[in-house]
Amino acid sequence: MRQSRLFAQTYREAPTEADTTSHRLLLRAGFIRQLAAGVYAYLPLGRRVLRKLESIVREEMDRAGAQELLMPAMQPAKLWQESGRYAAYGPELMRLNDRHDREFALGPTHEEVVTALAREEIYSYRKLPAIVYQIQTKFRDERRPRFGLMRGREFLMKDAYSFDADSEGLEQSYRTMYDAYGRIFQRVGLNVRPVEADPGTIGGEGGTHEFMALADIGEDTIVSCSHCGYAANLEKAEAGTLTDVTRGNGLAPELEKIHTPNVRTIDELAAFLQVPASALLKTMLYDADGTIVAILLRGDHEVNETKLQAHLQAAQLTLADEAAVIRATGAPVGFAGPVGLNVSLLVDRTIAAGEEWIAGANERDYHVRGVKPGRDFSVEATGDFRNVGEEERCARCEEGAYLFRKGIELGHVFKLGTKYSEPLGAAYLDKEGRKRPLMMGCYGIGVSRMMAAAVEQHHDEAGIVWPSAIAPFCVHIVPISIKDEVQRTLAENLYERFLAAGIDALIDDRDERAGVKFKDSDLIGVPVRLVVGKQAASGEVEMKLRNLPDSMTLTAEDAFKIVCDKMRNRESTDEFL
Ligand code: 9G3
Repeated sequence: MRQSRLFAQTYREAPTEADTTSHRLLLRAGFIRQLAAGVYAYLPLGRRVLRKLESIVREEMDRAGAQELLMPAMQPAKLWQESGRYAAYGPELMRLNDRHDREFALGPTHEEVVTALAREEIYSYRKLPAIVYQIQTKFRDERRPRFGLMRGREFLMKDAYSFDADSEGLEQSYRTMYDAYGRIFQRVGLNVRPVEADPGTIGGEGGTHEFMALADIGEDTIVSCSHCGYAANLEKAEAGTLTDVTRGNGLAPELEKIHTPNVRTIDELAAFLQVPASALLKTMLYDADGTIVAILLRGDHEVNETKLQAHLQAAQLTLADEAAVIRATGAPVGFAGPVGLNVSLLVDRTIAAGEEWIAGANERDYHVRGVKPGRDFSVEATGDFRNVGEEERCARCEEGAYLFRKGIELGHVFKLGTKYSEPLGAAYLDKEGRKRPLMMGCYGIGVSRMMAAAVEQHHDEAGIVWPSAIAPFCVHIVPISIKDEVQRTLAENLYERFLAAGIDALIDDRDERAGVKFKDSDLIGVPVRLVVGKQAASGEVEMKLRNLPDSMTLTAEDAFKIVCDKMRNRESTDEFL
């Protein structure tokens, strides 16, 4: 491609709305342009990266035996009514009516559509297992789109769906997809960790993993053990039973009411009683689908609402409002406690393991000390309801310590079971001729999000440093002076030969100063730059690798050979030297 004709401008500064490195660089370098909040156009440079990402995903899906199809973005609302999800999703689901006033949704995902297709196409166990996938535009009307392609309202996703006869088959399909994901991220050149995750409302037979690109800007927190390799999204990371803090001092064997006038928060109570927050029992009231429940946590712990919602299988979970707290406890917010509280109690395992606690007395301006789990309140529903803390001991191996890192969710794989095949009637006849619901899995990768993650993981102060496998071009030919006949001829000759050899080449044939050309070249981030300057007279060029500081002079012939040889094998430029 000729830079003099490139359908893009580069900018020295990013617009103010750019809120992260990848967003700023992709805008400045002319890869994407925003049309509306969370809605982007891919200019030629961006489209070339997207196409390379797609082809790596496609190759690995095909290698895994998945069959590519393409489903519509316009989905009949009827299917979402059959699955019961039409009402479950609110403004995030983009809806529209056609000219006959029939209702449609713009697809945020395709479980309903693909299950309706399977209902028609799969009828015998002989057709199983089947995995189908598409690379297609999704629509989700995010309340706060941000970070450029990271959280858009229209984005490119690869979504795959597996169909099996039974759970064993599903396990196998899941493993096949899981392994294919590892190959995809490795080939793209992304540092990605699989972590155990929470299935959320998509539901399914338990067991789901997220593939997280490590990056400070990541919206997810990954918890990993320094010793046993356990890794999970913080939403799900297992919290151990902590008995590290001695429980009280045994001086209050019996329940003892204490007057705590207007002392409501944990910090106020800890200060008032001169005890650490870890000696306090925090009682939080939640409204789970209309039922009030109380969650009991140690004062210095944080509730994990994802764990709570998963345990309760609640569709809606919100903190109870002041009126509900007064109705349930007989006291205003800040004095709730488990003793004599007649709502179901969810007891965090660290509380159940404690001997005596200080808690609210369910009476304005009073708390109680000497509260004993099991004696003063039921510990029936004891579980893991809190966020783990950094440096905490791993709950799995009890040896290592938890390490927290930020991650960008690039992939998410789920075991769905019969959650969609049952309500939509997608079944098959087994060997004995019995009708059985298809066992499903679903597997997503954010293809456009991968582009942003690649920039977050691969950039420096001068611009983007594309991994070779997804760079918009393999080589950037930069003649210093396009007016100099010798330089121009040698540069054009190299350009033509690369094109003829099937190597993506970008040539900066603009009549610009060298400084501008080098700044733009560093910004766009093509892995190999061949500078055609004064040494052109002796048939030599300067090779500069984008990810290394120094450059070397060699004959145009050698440069041509090296680039063709390395780039054809898609080797990263690290092996160049
Ligand atoms: C909706 C809306 C947003 C959504 C969903 C449905 C996320 C929804 C979860 C999934 C699960 C998997 C197949 C590919 C991998 C992910 N956001 N999810 O179901 F109506 Cl508005 O999409 N689907």
